[in-house]
This record gives sequence, structure tokens and C-alpha cells, in this order.
Amino acid sequence: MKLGLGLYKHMLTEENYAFARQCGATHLVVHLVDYFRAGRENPKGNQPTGGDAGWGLAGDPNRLWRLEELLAIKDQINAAGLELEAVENFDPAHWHDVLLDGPERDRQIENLKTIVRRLGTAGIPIMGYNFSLAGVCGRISGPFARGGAISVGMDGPDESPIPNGMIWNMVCDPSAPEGTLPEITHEQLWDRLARFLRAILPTAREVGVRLAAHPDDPPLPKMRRQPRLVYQPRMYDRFIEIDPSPHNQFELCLGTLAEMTEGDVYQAVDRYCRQGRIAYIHVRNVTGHVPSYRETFIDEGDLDMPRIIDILKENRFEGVLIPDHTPQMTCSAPWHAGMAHALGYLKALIS
Ligand SMILES: [Mn+2]
Repeated sequence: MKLGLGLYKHMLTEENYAFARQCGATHLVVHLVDYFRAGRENPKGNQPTGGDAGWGLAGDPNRLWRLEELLAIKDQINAAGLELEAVENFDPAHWHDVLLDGPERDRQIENLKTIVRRLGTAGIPIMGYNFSLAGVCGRISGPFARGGAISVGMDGPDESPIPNGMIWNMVCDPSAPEGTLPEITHEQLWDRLARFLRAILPTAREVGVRLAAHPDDPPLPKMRRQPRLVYQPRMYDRFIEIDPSPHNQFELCLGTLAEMTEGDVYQAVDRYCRQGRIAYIHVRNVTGHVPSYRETFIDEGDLDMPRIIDILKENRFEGVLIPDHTPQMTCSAPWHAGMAHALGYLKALIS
């Protein structure tokens, strides 16, 4: 297995590429969505959080990521001695009506195919995504980790409805009319996912890009009154039932699996690894389960991380592991220190 680092859009700099190399990473996973754009309560030095108003403003619906842009990022990363393993997350501006089954759906499906084709042409092997209406939301932060390090957690579900114009915890249409998104059923959402996968996977296969689905974080049946897809480990099975092709994979998130109320994380890792379904892995540790949990340092929390790595070794996992989020360490570079700690710990475990 290989060690990687995930970088937010504003962190795609030569300095951070050097930092990743220095920590022993060989691969990068990059975010091209700027989660922090115009976000009122979403400071840039940490993982995106934000209150009811979401993280920030989604991108330009008419401006897809260009091939030259992808190639330039990849070239810079390669020049720093690293490989670009994946792009993580579509921009809500590019697929809100795929998630909502809205009037722009067909046009947006074509746009997503264009994006996947460009990744293929650029030689980027994985596109991570999270098929979710509410997205990653409803969390709190506080001094929850060892030594009072600031981390993220949850104290009960968020049942506030999603305002019109917001999807995936970002604002796509700031001038949307008053009101909230209509509530839908789990079956309706699964149907939207199936239509998305059946439309996109042939293109992904054709250009050699694997799609990698993140589970729902936090993993509750509903958040903000909208259904969620993968809130217990076994629910990933339904993705495979929809389309068993090898390009239909998972962005396995250990922290999210550990937050779930049922199932066994170790069995899930073993099973999906055996089945060749894991595109790459988000590594982090937590204590507790939804709706009340806390993110911790990688070496505290409920998950036995050496046991996870042993399972991956037994299955000869060849993909990339990246730290997901880490607590903020008390120093002048809280994000970097947290990542350096997690990468160092992982590097020792995987070698
Ligand atoms: Mn994750």
C-alpha cells in the first residue's frame, strides 16, 4: 500500500507538495472544489465545517475543470516527486441537479462525463465523490482530542431542513426563492444514484478512471431531513449490485465506518479489500458512534489502527491511504502538524 496526502484547493502549492514528500508521502489526492469560498463560518486552516449556511459558495456551473488545468496540476505534482492519485469530489455547481433530479440533470450528466474524460486524458486514475444531498454537515468542534487539541464531533442529529439553493452543504444558488428542499425517500435517492452510475460508468471504463464513493459522513439514516445512502457498512453492497464493474469502487473512510452503529469495521475492510472495491482509504480515528462521536488522533480512539493495516497487508492492498482529518495541533501550523503526526504514524505501520 502507498502513503498519500489530501490537499484542499487552496493548498495546491509547491510548499505543500514539498511538505508531503518530507512526510514520506508518495501520492496526493487533490480537491478542486473550493469549499471555503465566501464561507462565513468556515475558516481555511482546518477541515471544512460551517454552520447552517454550509461551507461556502459552490463554483461556476458553466466552467468545468479544463484539461490544461488538470495537466498543469499533475505536472507540478510530478515535478515535486509525487504522483496524483485522485481528484476528490465533484463541485456541487456541476451536479446539483443530478443529486436533486432537477431540470439541468441531463446536461450536468454530460458535463460529469466530460470531467471524467478529462481526468482519463490527464492520466488521473480515480475520481472520488459523495452522492449526498445534505453532505458533510451538522458537526461541532471543540477540544475533544488528546491534550485539548481542537477536533470535530457530533452532539445529536441536525434536523434543520436544507434551504433552497443549497446542496451538499454548499450554496449553488444564492438567489434561490425562500423555502426548503422537498423531503424525498431513501428509494428515490438510491434510484438517483443508480441512474448516475449507469450513465457515468461506461465513460469511466472507456477512459480508465475508477469512481470512488465516500460513505455518508456523519452516517445517519437522515441528515437535515434528507435520506442518506451508506450509513451502515453493508449498505455499500448496493453500489455493487447496481453495477459490479471494476470501475465502481469506494473511497473507504475508516472514521465514517467507525462512527456507524452497526457492522464491524475490520470485517468491512477485509471484505471490500478482498473484492477489489477499495480505490483509496481515508484514515482517521474516532470515539463513539453517531449521533454522538468525537474525532481523535490516529493513535487514540476506538479503531485499532495496527489491526486495520494488518488486514490490508494480508489482502495485499495496493492503493493509497491518506489521513482524512486530524485534530488541530497547538502550534503555528496546526493543520500541518496534525498531518505530519498522522503520516509518520502511518508510515511506520505500513512499512
Ligand atoms: Mn472521509
